[in-house]
Amino acid sequence: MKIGFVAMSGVRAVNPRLNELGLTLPGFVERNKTIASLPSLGLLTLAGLTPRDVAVEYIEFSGDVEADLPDGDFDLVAISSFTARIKDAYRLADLYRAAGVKVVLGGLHVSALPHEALQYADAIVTGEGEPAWPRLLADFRKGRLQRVYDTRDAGFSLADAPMPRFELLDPERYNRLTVQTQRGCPYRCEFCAASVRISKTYKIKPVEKVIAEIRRIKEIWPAPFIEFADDNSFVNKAHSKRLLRALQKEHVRWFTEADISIADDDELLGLMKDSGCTQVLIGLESPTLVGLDGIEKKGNWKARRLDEYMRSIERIQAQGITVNGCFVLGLDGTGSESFAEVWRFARDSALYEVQVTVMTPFPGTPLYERLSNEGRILQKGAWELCTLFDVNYSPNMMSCTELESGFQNLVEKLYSDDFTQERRHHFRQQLRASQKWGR
Ligand code: B12
Repeated sequence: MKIGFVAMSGVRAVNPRLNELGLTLPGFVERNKTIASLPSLGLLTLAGLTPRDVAVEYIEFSGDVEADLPDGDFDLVAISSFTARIKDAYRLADLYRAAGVKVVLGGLHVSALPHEALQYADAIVTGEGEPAWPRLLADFRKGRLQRVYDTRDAGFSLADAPMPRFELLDPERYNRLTVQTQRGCPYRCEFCAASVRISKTYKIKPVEKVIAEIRRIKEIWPAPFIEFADDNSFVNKAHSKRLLRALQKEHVRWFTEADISIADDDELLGLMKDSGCTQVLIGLESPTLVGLDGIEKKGNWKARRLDEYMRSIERIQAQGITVNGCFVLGLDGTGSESFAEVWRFARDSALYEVQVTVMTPFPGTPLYERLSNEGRILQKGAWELCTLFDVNYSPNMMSCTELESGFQNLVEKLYSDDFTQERRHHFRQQLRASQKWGR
């Protein structure tokens, strides 16, 4: 028996002007190069749960679905795709099924729209993959594959997480690899389409398991760069400190996504630096109250943090850890003034890296639900527009064209060589000053 694990990769914006910019602007090109090669940790994890008598192959598919169907003599193919490439995933599934190969689909989009996905698969998994996979394989072997494996109430614990099969990857292809240290998030941002949508609770992977994964990676890549595939690392500060102390001994450099509250804890920041953290990505979302108000649904947490944004960034960057500040353009309540506001904030805060995206109603999110009820989704089912750069809804304080052109101008300004150098110079100046004053 042979299973093909197929990850859909290679998304580009649909808007041609943005694609052109993406290929030319220095700041953009740099970030795109670093992340372009990340593999699908979800599929490597499922491969880790597959009995060793089953032959497995991991394939990243960025090509044209009609032109080159990956061939591997598979009995079963497991396809993973985010929303932006889901239609290609469906086409691929059709082709495999036409060739007599059984197809399983799973992941965030499939969990959001199971009825849609079922039309293209022999079986689907909704929710986290781990609790379903062994049962699904056993059913397949018996010729009794079920249509739906729903794990959303399975109460899966990351203490039972398998070792992902990193050895399936071609060592030449990757410059960084992902490890998941926690899953979910305690906050509920309206637009969030990450694993908070499939994992009801915030869960932590035991420190020993994380370290074991890093050691396994080091057997293949002696000096790896690690990206934590977490929604929000360090929510549990006590656990995080234990993890970071253990990480110190591993001598790796790493990157993660966290929230701004890490700036409140000097000990945590010190441990992050000493354990090899080079950059932390933080969803700042908007530099204004009108933009942030109501984004986080439990306690308006993000809006309440706004006043401390500048100081918090300074405190993190004073450790020599760069901040990649992410902003969403087109948030409700924000109009054409928001482009200049983001630009000004990026300039004044000395953010080393800035990421801007367009508000994106991913299926399965409260944002999608709300915009759909308000009749504001422009093209229903146009999932290929869920790239984070294409606009597929009517903003409430500007026109669609204003959002598109304002976004393009902002991208040009933010990622220009001059502005990138200016921000980095500002960062280095601040770092020298903080080192001098022992902050
Ligand atoms: C690492 C990462 C990447 C990497 C690697 C992607 C990959 N192939 O896995 C890179 C940098 C390449 C990437 C690219 C993009 N990403 Co990204 N990425 C992430 C990140 C940070 C972590 C994902 C991860 O590894 N999770 C850990 C694994 C274990 O979880 P998982 O993949 O969900 O898999 C589990 C289940 O879903 C399920 N499962 C998944 N697939 C399958 C398949 C089968 C058959 C089964 C049974 C089960 C199953 O089982 C797994 C174990 O439980 C998340 C944000 C986050 N913090 O979660 C965003 C995120 C997943 N990305 C996102 C987006 C939008 C993109 C891009 C479109 C951005 C862009 N414009 O380029 C592209 C699209 C890539 C593509 N080709 O489709 C969105 C997805 C939203 C959505 N619903 O579509 C997220 C949630 C971030 C966000 N902005 O909200 N991304």
